[in-house]
Amino acid sequence: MASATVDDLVMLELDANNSVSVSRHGATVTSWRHKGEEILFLSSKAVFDNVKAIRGGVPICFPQFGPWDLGPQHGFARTARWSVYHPPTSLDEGTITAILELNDQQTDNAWGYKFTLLYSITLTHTTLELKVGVENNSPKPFDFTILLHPYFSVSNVEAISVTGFENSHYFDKNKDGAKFVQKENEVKITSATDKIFPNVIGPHALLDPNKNRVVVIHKENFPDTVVWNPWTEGAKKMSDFGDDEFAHMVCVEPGFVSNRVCLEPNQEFNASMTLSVEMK
Ligand code: TA6
Repeated sequence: MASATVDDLVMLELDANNSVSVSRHGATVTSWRHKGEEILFLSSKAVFDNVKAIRGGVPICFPQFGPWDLGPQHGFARTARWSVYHPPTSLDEGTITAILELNDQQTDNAWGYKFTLLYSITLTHTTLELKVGVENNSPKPFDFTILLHPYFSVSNVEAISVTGFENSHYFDKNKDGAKFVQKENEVKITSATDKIFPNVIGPHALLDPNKNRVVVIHKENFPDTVVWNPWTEGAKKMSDFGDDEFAHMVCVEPGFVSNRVCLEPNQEFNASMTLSVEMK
């Protein structure tokens, strides 16, 4: 059984209190320390065997968000071994960036297309930007869905709210995908939640009053947002997730999932999520 080693990690460090760790397994951002505080959630039962998707941080769902016929749900990007395209580099005293790459040569590519994924991670003292580019290197068009799946650490999921949803609608995966109207700006989590909000431009704000903290989520070219918390019942079904850990996390996931992205040969798709933290 493979196990994680030190060369699996790419570290971006501005100083002891501002850093990002990225596993080459799935190009999964596993930690973002902002002013000494960990912003992301990582399950205490997460498995680092370079096989299973890492439970927490920011997994990448590509070329399929959700179930698909060609492999495990959420696609192969989050369980493939990415290469370092550009090692961590300081652009100036307050900015460090790195780029990871995945292409069809590095995956058991049941999908069958030639592609290049470039994932750039840029850390400053105020923001973390995650930018993903997809290039069609095939002689024929292909289509996909794509989503960044951040797990945010929260004090108590029932105390937090997420804004940026006013006058929208969502499809509830816990109610057979039924469509519901969302009039309120904020979404609160009081039970198992798995909601796909199409065409919400954001930004979203994750308000955690107990931490006096707001995490702002800006999206570029990710028209949709998924909000997920497994709650008790969902937590029990995951071997890599503690039974009570649902109370200390929420996923607010920018994606292009309600429609498929179609790329012609040599065409590119680019999208990004930029996170910032405000202390209240
Ligand atoms: O983003 C929400 C979701 O699609 C949920 O339906 C749930 O399946 C979650 O992703 C986690 O999926 P995973 O395959 O990582 O267990």
